[in-house]
Amino acid sequence: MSSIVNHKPGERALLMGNEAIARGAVEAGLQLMAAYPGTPSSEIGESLLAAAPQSDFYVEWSINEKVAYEVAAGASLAGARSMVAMKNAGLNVAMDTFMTIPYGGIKGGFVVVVADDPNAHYSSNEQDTRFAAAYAEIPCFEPENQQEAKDMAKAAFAVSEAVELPVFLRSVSRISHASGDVLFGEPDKNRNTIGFNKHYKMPYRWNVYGPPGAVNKHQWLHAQLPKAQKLAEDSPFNKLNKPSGAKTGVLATGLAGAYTREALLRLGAEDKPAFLKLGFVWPLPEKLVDEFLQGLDTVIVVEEGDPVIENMLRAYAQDKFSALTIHGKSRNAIFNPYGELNTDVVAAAVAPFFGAQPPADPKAAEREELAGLVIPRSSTLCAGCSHLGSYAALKAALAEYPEESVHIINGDIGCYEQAGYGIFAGAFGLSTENSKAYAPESPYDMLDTLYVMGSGISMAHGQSKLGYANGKLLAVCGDSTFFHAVLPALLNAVYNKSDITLLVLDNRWTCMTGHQPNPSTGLDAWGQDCPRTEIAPIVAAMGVQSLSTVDAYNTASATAAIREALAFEGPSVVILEGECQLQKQRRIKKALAKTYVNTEGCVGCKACVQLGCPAVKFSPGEKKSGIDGVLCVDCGLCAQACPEKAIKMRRR
Ligand SMILES: Cc1ncc(C[n+]2csc(CCOP(=O)(O)OP(=O)(O)O)c2C)c(N)n1
Repeated sequence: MSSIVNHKPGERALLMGNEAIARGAVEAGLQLMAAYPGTPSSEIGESLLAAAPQSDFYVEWSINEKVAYEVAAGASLAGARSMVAMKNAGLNVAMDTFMTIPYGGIKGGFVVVVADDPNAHYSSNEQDTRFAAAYAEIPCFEPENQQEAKDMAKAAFAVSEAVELPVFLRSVSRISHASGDVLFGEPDKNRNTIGFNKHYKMPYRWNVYGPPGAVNKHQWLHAQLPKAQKLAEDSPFNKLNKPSGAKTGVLATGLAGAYTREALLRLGAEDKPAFLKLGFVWPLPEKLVDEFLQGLDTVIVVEEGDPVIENMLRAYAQDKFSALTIHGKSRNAIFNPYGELNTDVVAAAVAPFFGAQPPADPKAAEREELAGLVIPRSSTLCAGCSHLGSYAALKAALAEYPEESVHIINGDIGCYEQAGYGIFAGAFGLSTENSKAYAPESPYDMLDTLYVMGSGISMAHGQSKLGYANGKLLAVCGDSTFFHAVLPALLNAVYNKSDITLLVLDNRWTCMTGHQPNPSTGLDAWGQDCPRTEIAPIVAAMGVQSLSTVDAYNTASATAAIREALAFEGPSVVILEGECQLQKQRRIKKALAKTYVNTEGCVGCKACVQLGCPAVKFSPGEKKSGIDGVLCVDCGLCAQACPEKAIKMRRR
């Protein structure tokens, strides 16, 4: 990742949207940044961390998004220019504080970056968080490209200080993760003075309950909004181009602006419609919108996500422009209110309005050729991943129960969630039976429920309160997830006398989002040693009576520990330890693996294949297993899975 502080003002560089946002914050004189990793937002924190040693700002990975939000908000109340970044779902975690801080506003510029994920490339939903900006009544920016991502991040600090409110910067995956040409600006060398004044411009300014109370503070917030709207009216990120006589208008926001401009070019219609591109999208710049709507009979709204701006436009237009026909994603829909846009989709949808045929895709032949080369496949756990050992042990422990048992394994979010993807599962019979057992074929077929961080354990607890008698009730979580959201859920289960088993799959890192450290790692965000937080004493302190810590790579002892936990009446916890192999191998791997299959001993039973490790191969012709020496990490799990003891380790 290129360091965002190595370039001089006036230089250009190819930057990922997330790097561009980070650079914008640096140019604005950032003093503190806090984040919890989440794709597609994580590189904002990563690039600020990479730049931090040469800079004077503080950056941290917080325990979760609510904490990160509060860290940054607290710093802002003491005057610092602060930023918090998270993925779409992260905002749901931070929501309580997010909704309340605007009541007294902020002091130092405070920018809230949320990276949405239309098409759910990396997320469990496609939520459009621009709704949340309007819900919290704070200004909202939406960049069209990487240059705007940088410029808006910088401008957002200025707007925040001008209206004394947090400012929302909504990115999307294809801004955050795509790269574009960015012209660097001059970093602000001044730093806000740090200080604290309890009654700053308002009695009990930072105490939402303090006199004059929450309603008056809400009233104050409303008094700020006309100032924010004026800034939106004059913002360089909102641009109107209105050819004389145009009857059709296009309103496009953020990235959809780029798609629409290109689509109109392809259709040869670039000069035909009135074109309003909005980047400072909330509050709606009504004067500009009014100017745009004058004389139009049809408006097409193009936006990535939900019909957020479209519905605002409808609300605005209903009195003065009631004859206007508005097309978008709600009524007179020309776009789906799900999935994502691209230039082809926009061109096809708008072509009829300009008497044009949707243009042929100029890259169609290349796309087709490439599609033939790419083998469709799902993600898998890595070779030798400790989660494979944990799931092998869980499968073995559950196999000891009657076949008709319907155990419920409530999943959670992390690399281990792949145990719910069912990629190797055979044909499964759909059924309307009330309760039905489905035997897992592989580790990719084990989880029965899977939603959001921390949800699995409370779901298991809820199920345990029903006198559920068909099987065992379990939940799994990773170490980062344990600290993020499982702590209160586990305490709730203990306090309310649950009868569930929680498996904590502790691989020491927040792996799924790119190996960020967490309290289980023993390193801080800067890579410095810090005290490692042991999970077991925390669980014990909560009053869990059945608790064990085992090596995820020792299948027999891991199975025994899970067996014992399942038999225990009450909440039980098994911590399965095994460092992420990618991290470990980066430190130690020097040669090809030593593990091999003794083909004479192999009977072709595929028990090793069912472990689900990508390093274990099977030759259908020879009916023998084999080991990929490049991928294999010599973890020994497949040797334990082989009933014939045919998998061995070479001596060197
Ligand atoms: C609310 C929320 N924040 C962030 C994320 C992004 N995310 C996905 S998995 C994960 C944590 C993974 O770490 P861990 O629980 O340790 O499991 P591992 O991937 O290491 O197996 C995170 C932060 C998310 N899905 N939801």
